[in-house]
Amino acid sequence: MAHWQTTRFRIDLRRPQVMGIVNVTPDSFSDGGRFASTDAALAHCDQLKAEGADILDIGGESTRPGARSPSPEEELARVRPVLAHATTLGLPVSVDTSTPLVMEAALELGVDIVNDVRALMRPGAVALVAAHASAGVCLMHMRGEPGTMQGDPAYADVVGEVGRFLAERAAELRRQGIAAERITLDPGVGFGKTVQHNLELLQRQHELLALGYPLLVGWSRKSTLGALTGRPVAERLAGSVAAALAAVQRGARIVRVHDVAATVDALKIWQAAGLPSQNNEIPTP
Ligand code: HH2
Repeated sequence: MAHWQTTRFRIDLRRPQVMGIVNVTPDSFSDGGRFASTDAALAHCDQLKAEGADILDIGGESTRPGARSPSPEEELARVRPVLAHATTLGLPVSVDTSTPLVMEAALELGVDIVNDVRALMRPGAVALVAAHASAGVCLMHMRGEPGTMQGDPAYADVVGEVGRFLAERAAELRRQGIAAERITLDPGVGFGKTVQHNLELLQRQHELLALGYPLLVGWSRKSTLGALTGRPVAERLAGSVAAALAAVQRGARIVRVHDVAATVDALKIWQAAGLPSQNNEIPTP
């Protein structure tokens, strides 16, 4: 499957796609508060488009470890004006939410993709997306909830367990009538995982590709990069770009990043060098 079907766009995945992050939150782990005002968030959408983002991902809930969830109404008030603006920019727009109220409003605004770190597990979420003719969806794996997920995550086989979870969620969506070409999967770097777990998910990423869906991954500025480099969150640009390239080299089709310009440049060089990604052909599930 070399494309991702979304509301308005059939996204060509033969070239790796850069998803730029717009956090309309006071408390995100790396940029909390910077784009919390509507004006700052609108300007950030324009900026990321100018930097070459292929997709904009807009969220109103921080899912950093220990974060407090806003009410559905509060979350919607944060993202609604930003989504409305982003959908005028001529590129696919994704809403980063687990909240059915927010999903519904976003789809009514014409948003293209629902990106859910809780894999559409909340009551009514699958039905909402299934009722839409073509919205795309990203299903992410998370162990536990943001408040507690980094307690002491343990897996017998992290890649096997993440893969089984994602396969089951994708199968459930398909049973509810959502076409395979609308679905991407994400191992959820840093969501209830240790440094070793995250690295194993990258090293054995081909096992997740074998599920037959395109992979989206988000390494940007995450604490595993800090653990490997000794750098605080503001100094993880090089680590983030390297991780994005490694993920693409191992077959990921979409990278979710804060630093769009640097990632776009790095991917241009990677492509010019003719480095084929592993598993160029994604099998049809
Ligand atoms: N990571 C974050 C949020 N949403 N969605 C997907 N599909 N994959 C991810 O890895 C992912 C995600 C966390 O990063 P960020 O948005 O920068 O932080 P916060 O949750 O604190 O707003």
